[in-house]
Amino acid sequence: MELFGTTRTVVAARHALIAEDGHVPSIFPDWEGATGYVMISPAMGSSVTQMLIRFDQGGGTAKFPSDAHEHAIYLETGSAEAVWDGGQREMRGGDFIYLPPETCFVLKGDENARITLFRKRFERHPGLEPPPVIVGNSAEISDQAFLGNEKARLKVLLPDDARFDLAMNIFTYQPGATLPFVETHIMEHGLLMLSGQGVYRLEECYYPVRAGDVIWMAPYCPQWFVAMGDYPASYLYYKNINRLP
Ligand code: UGY
Ligand code: MN
Repeated sequence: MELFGTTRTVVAARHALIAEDGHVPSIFPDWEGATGYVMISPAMGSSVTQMLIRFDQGGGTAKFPSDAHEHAIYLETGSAEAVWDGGQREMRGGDFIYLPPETCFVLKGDENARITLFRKRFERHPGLEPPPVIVGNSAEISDQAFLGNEKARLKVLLPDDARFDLAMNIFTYQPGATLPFVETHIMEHGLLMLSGQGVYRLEECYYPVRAGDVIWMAPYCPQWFVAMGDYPASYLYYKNINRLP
């Protein structure tokens, strides 16, 4: 049992670890039977918002308005439905959808559905149109050894296409596998631990992490991970790509 008045959650200037014990729902107009937990947002200094959405049976969000924000969503468990301008998808675990800017959409789900949503302002690049809607399932995406390490494998969910200004990837590590070096880069990350456990280095701090934890890494936050325990560890993460600074 955890001691009262304690939490693993840490919110620092350039990184954050959000543990499940501290989750507080937000209330949004006209959401019925759907609850949003805003884990990462511009209010903490990030450019991306990362939200967990849970549902009562049959509940749903209001319409996300058609504006300059793009969205990438991932369904961990349960079933859900996404309906957008011109399309619809009955979602099962592992499904992901990219929704470009100026796209109105609604999400519905059952009580086991856990949707992670990344939301940010789309960055236009001269001469490039915004990308189209993309739907898929992570089980259908092949993985690749990361920098030659067979025990640290990466799935890149969205197409390799310069029209996208973001990536949504899944990294899976066998116990003992690590990120090969301490990364320091201009790209920002929003991250959800999907399974397993390990230790995440964020700047000068080393945090034990497990499934359900959310991490924000600001641009240039030095970062490293080692998977530990009896099972593989995997995480879903966002990064901004394909645009000149
Ligand atoms: O894509 C990445 O930057 C990735 N290797 N970072 C991370 O897993 N923290
Ligand atoms: Mn990185």
